[in-house]
Amino acid sequence: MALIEFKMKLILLGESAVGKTSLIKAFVDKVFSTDYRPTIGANIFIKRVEVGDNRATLTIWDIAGQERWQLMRTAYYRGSNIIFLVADCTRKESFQQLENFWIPDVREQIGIEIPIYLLANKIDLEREVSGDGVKEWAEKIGANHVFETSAKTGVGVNQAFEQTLKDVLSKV
Ligand code: G3D
Ligand code: MG
Repeated sequence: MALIEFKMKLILLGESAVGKTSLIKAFVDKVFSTDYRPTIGANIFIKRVEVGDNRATLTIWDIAGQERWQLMRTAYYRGSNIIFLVADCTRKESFQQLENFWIPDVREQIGIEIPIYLLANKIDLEREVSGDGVKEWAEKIGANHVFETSAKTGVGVNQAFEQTLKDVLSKV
């Protein structure tokens, strides 16, 4: 059976400093693959992944400058297959902002069909939002899956990306 090569676009959303760029760097080892597109206001990382019998070229988009992104957000969202919403467990407001801003923005730009993956990051630090708190937020914002991560120690990072890819590819 021939291998199928998928192309996937993953975007990360969430307040500044929650750890979006750090999470990508913890997953994508070859940082030279980053590609800054000033016109888009995004950094683009590329990683080839194998999921079961399938291969995928994963293109990961990272917001480079919050203000610029506001202008380019349609391009940022366009064609995305996977959305990671990232919050910081040391700052409750970063979860609140997902509910107030990012979720409505996703729904407006993409619609309701796309699954939402919540990444609760910085679990190596003293938390303002506990494990149970994260589950409550996940329910509140309608996240389909939730992962607890630390971009600093690496805990949960590969699992979040790999599990998500497996999930998405199983539905193609
Ligand atoms: P952003 O891309 O969402 O804006 P960054 O966030 O990835 O730039 O991270 C913001 C700061 O948080 C960085 O610190 C980064 O090192 C730190 N950080 C990100 N993830 C984690 C984590 O899981 N644990 C801890 N302890 N710190 C994390 P600096 O000091 O470089 O600004
Ligand atoms: Mg960043």
